[in-house]
Amino acid sequence: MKKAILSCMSVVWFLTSASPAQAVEIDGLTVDLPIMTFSVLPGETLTFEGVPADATFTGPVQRMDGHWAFIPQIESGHYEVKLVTSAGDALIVNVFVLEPFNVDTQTKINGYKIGQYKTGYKGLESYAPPTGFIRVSPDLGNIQVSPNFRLGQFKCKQTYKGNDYYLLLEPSLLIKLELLLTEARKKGWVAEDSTFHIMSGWRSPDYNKSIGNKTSVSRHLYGDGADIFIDEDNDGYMDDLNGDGKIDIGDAKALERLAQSLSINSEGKWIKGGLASYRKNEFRGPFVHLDTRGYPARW
Ligand SMILES: [Ca+2]
Ligand SMILES: [Ca+2]
Repeated sequence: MKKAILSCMSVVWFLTSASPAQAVEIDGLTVDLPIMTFSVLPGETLTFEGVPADATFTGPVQRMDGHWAFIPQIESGHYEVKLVTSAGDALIVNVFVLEPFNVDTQTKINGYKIGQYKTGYKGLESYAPPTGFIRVSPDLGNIQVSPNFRLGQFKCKQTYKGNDYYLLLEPSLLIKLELLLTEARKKGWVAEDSTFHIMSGWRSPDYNKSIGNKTSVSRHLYGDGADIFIDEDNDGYMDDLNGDGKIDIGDAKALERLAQSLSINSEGKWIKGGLASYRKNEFRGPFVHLDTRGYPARW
């Protein structure tokens, strides 16, 4: 989905550590990861720029207006596009063709509850209501959307009938989470695949309201917000990151401080957005919220 906040960014990817970084921009976004995920509406294209001349694509990608473009051939669903260079570097791009959604006439999509989106919030494009959703079958929930995250981790916690569910997931969020995870590991915090726990990813407005949230413009509603904690020991709570023998706000603050340092020291890779730590309560442990709303916000 195109958003103003993404238009100023571009993607760098490098897959084998020995190979030089190769800049590729996808939909105007810069990433340095071998797996990334994008969404388009039916009929929309996704542009690839800065593609090496020796690269080959698999998937519905064609030359168009001087660059490569992904052109969907189905009404909605999942594609895998693979770009391989002669040096053997590969970039996998999942592309979801969204199931269209009309905020003026729909509060459900195929029976799955969505609720009401606020329209025209502060005139900001990043708060424009969604025009489509990713449809997720149980199998699709397991696909890697970036090196360390699976699609199903971003699922809304609401109940629903049937097998398939819906969500939004912005590539900007995945880039931010991967960058934080990389830095957390450099710091010595152990967080293997999926143990960088997404406590809450996308939320429908309906579900967000049901859990008592007063704001109707949470970034969770737009697919670029996540509540996270590191849980390598898999007990359902944040680990003792600061090593003081307690699990409390101090551990969330330690993770928040790392994120804050990246907002200053990541050579422009840290995508601007919200950042906050939360204390534990009777239902859950401490956690950190982050998002990519396009401007810094702290609370
Ligand atoms: Ca834990
Ligand atoms: Ca601690």
